[in-house]
Amino acid sequence: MLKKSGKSNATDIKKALIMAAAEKIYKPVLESGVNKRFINKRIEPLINKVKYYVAKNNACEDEIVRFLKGGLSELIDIKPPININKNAILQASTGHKTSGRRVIMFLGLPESGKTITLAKLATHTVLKLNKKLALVSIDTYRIAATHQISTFSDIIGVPHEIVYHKRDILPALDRYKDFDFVFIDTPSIGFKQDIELLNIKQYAEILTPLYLEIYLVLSAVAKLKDAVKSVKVFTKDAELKGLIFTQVDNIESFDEVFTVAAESGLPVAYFCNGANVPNDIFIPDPEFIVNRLINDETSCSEADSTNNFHEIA
Ligand SMILES: Nc1nc2c(ncn2[C@@H]2O[C@H](COP(=O)(O)OP(=O)(O)O)[C@@H](O)[C@H]2O)c(=O)[nH]1
Ligand SMILES: [Mg+2]
Repeated sequence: MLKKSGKSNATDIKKALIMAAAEKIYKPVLESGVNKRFINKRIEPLINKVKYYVAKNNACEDEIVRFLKGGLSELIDIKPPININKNAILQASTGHKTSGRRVIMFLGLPESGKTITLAKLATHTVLKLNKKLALVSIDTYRIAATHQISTFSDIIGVPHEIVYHKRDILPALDRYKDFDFVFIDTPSIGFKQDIELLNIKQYAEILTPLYLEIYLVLSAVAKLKDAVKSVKVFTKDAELKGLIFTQVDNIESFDEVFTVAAESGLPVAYFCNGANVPNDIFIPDPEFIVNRLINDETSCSEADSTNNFHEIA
C-alpha cells in the first residue's frame, strides 16, 4: 500500500477537524426530536452540502460553521404581529399607521400563558406605541379569568368586554371599530375537549371576515409530543398566524422550540421569559434560537436578540 505524503495527511486531518466542527452543530439538530421526514427534506441536504465542500477541499472551518448556522436559521421564520422593539417607539411617534383595525386572538393549552402574554403585548401596544386597544375575553369558563382581564384592563386604562355567546362577538367588536387593535383572550382548552375546540372554531369562523389573526401560545417547558400535538389540534380547528413560546426562562435546551417551529413552518412571533408584565417578552432572532439549540457559548444573549429589529409583518 502506498504511504500517504505528509501533505495529504495534514489535509485529511484538517478535513476531519472541519467535519467534527460541523457535526457539533448538526448533531443537536438530529437529536432535537425533529421527525425523519423533516431531516431528510431539510437537514440532510445541508449536511450533504457541507460534506461536498469539505471533500472538495474548498472551505475552512469558519465558513462551514457560518453556512450551517445560516442554513438552520433559515428554517425558523420570525414574524411578530406587532413590533415591540425600541425602534417601534420611533415608528409610533412619527405617526406610522397600520391599515385598519386588527383583531388578534390568543389560543393555547391550559396554563400556557395566554392571558399573561396578551397583557404584556397589550401594555406595549398601548403605552409604548400609543395605539387604541380594547380587550375582549371569551374565557367565561372561570370566574377568575374574567376578573383577571377586567383588572388588567383597568390598570392600563383600556375598555374590555366579556362575551358569553357567539352571537354577541360581532356586536362587541363593532363597538371598537375605530380602534387600532382588539385582543381576544380565550379559555384554556385541552386536546380532548372537543366541544370547547369546536366552540373556538366557531368563534374563529365568525371572525374570519375581520381578518382575525390567531396565535398559538405554547409553553416551552411542555413535552415535545404535547407541543407538536397542540399545533396539530389547533391548526385543524383554526388557521394559525404564528406561535408564541412562553417560559423560555425555564428551559436549558431549545430542542422543543426549534423542533416545533421548524417542523410546523409557522412563524415565531415572540418569546416570553418570565411572568413580569410587560417586560418579559421579546422578539427572538433565528440565530439566537439556533445558538441555544447547539449550545454555542459565544452565542448572543436574550438582550442581543431583543435588540435585533424585525419589521412589522
Ligand atoms: N416563568 C414564566 N412563567 C410564565 C410565563 N408566562 C406565563 N407564566 C405563568 O404561567 C401561569 C399561567 O399563565 P396564564 O397567562 O394565566 O395562562 P393561561 O391559562 O394560558 O391564560 C401564570 O402563573 C403565569 O405567571 C413565562 O414566560 N415565564
Ligand atoms: Mg387565561
